[in-house]
Amino acid sequence: MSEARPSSLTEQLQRGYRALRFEDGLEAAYRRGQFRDYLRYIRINLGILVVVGLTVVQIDHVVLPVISRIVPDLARTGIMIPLLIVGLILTFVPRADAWYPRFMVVAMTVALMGIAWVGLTAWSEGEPRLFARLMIAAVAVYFVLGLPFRSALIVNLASVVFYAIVAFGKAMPAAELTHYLSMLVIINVICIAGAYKLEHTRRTAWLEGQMLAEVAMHDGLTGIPNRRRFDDHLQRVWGQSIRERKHIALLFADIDHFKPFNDRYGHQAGDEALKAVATVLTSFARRPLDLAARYGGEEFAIVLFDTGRDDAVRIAEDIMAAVRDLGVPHADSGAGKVLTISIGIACVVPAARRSWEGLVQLADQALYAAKDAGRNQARVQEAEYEHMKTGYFRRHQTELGAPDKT
Ligand code: GH3
Ligand code: MG
Ligand code: MG
Repeated sequence: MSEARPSSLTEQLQRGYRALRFEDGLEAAYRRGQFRDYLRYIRINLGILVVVGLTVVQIDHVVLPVISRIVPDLARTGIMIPLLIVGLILTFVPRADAWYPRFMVVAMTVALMGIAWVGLTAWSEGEPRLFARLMIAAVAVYFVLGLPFRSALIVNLASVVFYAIVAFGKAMPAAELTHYLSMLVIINVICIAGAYKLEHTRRTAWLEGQMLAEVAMHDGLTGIPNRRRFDDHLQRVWGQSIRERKHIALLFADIDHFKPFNDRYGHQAGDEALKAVATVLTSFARRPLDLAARYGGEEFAIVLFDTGRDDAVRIAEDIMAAVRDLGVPHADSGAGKVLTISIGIACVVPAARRSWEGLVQLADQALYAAKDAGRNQARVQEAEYEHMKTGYFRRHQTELGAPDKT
């Protein structure tokens, strides 16, 4: 499954992330998600920076003749601006979420060093005003390029060290060097405070969003996937079965005589029984594309990808035996002395003209047949009916007229 486990999300929230790093699996998911979310913003910003960069070069030609010469011009229009353009192009390649930040760390380190170098060259020729550009670039690296905080920090620290070394090399007087370096340090401290808080807040929002999505997809009582998640999953697996021409088996399981069970043993015992049955069913959905879900009240559904009729029947028999083996006493069951389930099985190789809802109807019909035949058994439906009547689940749900509790 692609989504994060709720337990790892909770653990991460409790453990905290002061170093702005989640545990490995979450970190990768977070970065991918953030990159996707901020992609438009990043592209627009890069576009703006390219235009601003070109404009500044033109303005410099008028107001700053000292750097309107071949080498600084080449450094800017030939290296720094192209780096931004390559960054922009990289946002369009496959796996951009991995390539873009890596490239930009290197590119921005080069760019900031270039800006520092151009500024110091101008300074040595009596033009100190360019220093401000390094401060502006620092802010851009922290806030507008979509770089993780840690990467932005590394880029800026490297540029500060580079500035100090080059300034020292150009024999900048100690008082002036102290002044410029302190400005750089101050702007970095301010940006670090802001960017750190921003990323920490984003991480919190992301974790909470993931948890909310998890809660929305799981059943509160049993903790297994709910009807919404089941529908999503079946749709996805249906598409995959069509592409790969694989069988897909759908099992609908319904507890037999559960109403009398509740009446005799109480609702809490009923809840416990539901949890136990959910655990059994989940243990039969072992492969990545299999899924066991609570479909409604005491009804469960299991999708088995790439499973033919015979295997589906065998698995259904095993599931029914496993539920009986729970040994939950049920004195008022007409189907045995312990809690039992009936299973409707539908098994098809999906075709584009068929719908996954049709498969659900088939399983529903099969369950109806299993109930009709006396319960505590499984029935299979293989052919799709032209005009299928609603089956067991549907009849009950429309009769009850209420949405599922899950
Ligand atoms: P059948 O063999 O035909 O399926 O009979 P049944 O009694 O199981 O079917 P019916 O649909 O009449 O009853 C379903 C019962 O499931 C009624 C309802 O109280 C119970 N139920 C549904 N959801 C829950 C739940 O979350 N907890 C408990 N304890 N009971 C539930
Ligand atoms: Mg029932
Ligand atoms: Mg039912």
